[in-house]
Amino acid sequence: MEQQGTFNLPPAASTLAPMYDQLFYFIYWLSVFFFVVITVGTIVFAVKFRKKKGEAFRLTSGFCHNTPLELFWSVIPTILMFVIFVWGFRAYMQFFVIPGNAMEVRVTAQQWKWIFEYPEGAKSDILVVPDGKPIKLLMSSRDVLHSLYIPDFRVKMDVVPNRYTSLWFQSDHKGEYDLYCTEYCGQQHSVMTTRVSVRSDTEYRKWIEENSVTPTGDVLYKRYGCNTCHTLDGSPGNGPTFKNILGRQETMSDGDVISVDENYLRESILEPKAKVVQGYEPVMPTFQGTLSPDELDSIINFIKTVK
Ligand code: HEC
Ligand SMILES: [Cu+2]
Repeated sequence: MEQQGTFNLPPAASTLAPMYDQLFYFIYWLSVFFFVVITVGTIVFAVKFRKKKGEAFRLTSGFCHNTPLELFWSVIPTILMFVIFVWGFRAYMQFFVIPGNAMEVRVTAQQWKWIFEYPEGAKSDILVVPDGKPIKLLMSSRDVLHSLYIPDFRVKMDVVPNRYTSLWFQSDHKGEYDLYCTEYCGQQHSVMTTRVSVRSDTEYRKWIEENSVTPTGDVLYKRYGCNTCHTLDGSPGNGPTFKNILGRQETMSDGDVISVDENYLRESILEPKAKVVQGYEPVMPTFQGTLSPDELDSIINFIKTVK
């Protein structure tokens, strides 16, 4: 079912969204109300008590205290603050406490790509989930600080190297939603976007089955974000192009010249900093532990055939 957004907010497509949205609009209309009261009050008083033409200067009577008035403007805002606090805290706890029966998807963030790994072992670069089920994302980063953000679900969490962070959501609305990296993470940060696809349970199972076989190298080249740094057509990038790479004579940063073979390719992918190509920054993340042995074979086979 298509969800409708409002002027201020995108569609509310998760079970967490309504509570946040109600609180948002409560604060919004409260602010509008006080904006009007204060602005109108200021204008009315400025006009009413201005010094009129020909009128002599006079002092107003000097009152300094009005207990009921002071109680009124202290107690009412305090109550409003408490309402916002309790409301916000309850919404936060709803987000913070992950349901025990949630399905866990592992998320790996790296410059400049998201990789999702499902309980069944399949991997993908878009997030596919069944509808009507709580989903837990267990996330970590391979390099720098990233942040996962799904506006339509109202969820967002930093993704940090060397530790896990998590968040959860449940969507009862089948459809496609945007997923962003919302923490500036380097040159190609703006392309670190993908989709969340919410499908029925049967469609989800079917998709998992189709994705459980090791894809071909050209698919992996995109899935693992090699394409954000390495081109296939010889044009320059953050890293050397893969065009005609097999047998190429390459000068390393320490002056050594090597000839590219399969073992060098393997080492470059698993230990990128072992030999750094001259003229390039050592920015490539390691894919040790990210690529399964089958995927590594498949990607090396692909790279060496790029002509
Ligand atoms: C963030 C950018 C980035 C990403 C993503 C990236 N690389 Fe690299 N890669 C580099 C840079 C920069 C170099 C050159 C410096 C070095 O040797 O470490 C390099 C070097 C290489 C080399 C050696 C190339 C040569 O000409 O000697 C290979 C092979 C390689 N990368 C494969 C891959 C594969 C496969 C992937 C995806 C699984 C990948 N890279 C992802 C930046 C990246
Ligand atoms: Cu990022």
